[in-house]
Amino acid sequence: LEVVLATHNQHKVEEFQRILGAAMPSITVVAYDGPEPVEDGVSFAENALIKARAAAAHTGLVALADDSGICVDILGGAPGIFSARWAGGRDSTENLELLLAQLSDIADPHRGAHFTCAIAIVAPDAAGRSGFEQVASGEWPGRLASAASGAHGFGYDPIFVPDGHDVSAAELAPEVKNAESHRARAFTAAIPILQRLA
Ligand code: ITT
Repeated sequence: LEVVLATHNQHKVEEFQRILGAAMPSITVVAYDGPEPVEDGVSFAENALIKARAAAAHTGLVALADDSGICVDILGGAPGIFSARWAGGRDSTENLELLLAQLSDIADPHRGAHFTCAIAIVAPDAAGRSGFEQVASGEWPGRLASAASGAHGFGYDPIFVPDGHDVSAAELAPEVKNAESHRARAFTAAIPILQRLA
């Protein structure tokens, strides 16, 4: 099965390849370099579908898209779908520093957070329209650290301490993150769907 990965985020591409390569060696992943649609959905699932539909229509291939982000309990789930641009731009250091500043007065028991990942799978029909659509989701529970640490991963990993660890996601070996993360959990649900399309 050849699938196109509808993301421009190179970190996601790497994690996808490691997770998918181990679980489904028969899959060939091609990068997407077509137009980026406007992500104006109100949920992770809607935005993932918007990205996957655009890539499926542009390439005629089965398309996968990932919409993900960090949801902080005491902020009512924010940044959520706005994670990539929380401080206004795509600079992940500025984004995580703003989030740390917003939580600066909040003591440890109230710093709960989770990552969410929605993976949309869209297969075009013979006419090039979306013939098949499914969304698989996963969450990774944890809490926000009080300072950034670690150099692996990307985005908010340096300030997220997953449940069951006392170091940040950016301090975990990539194999550990890729076995436990929201993206790994979403793939656990996505792989049987992909296997049916193969
Ligand atoms: P594409 O839309 O091209 O896939 P993007 O980075 O804009 O790339 P999103 O809109 O889904 O993707 O935003 C996801 C943001 O959430 C991402 O930029 C990170 O800031 C954060 N994020 C998602 N998964 C993460 C992870 O595994 N570790 C750390 N931060 C993550």
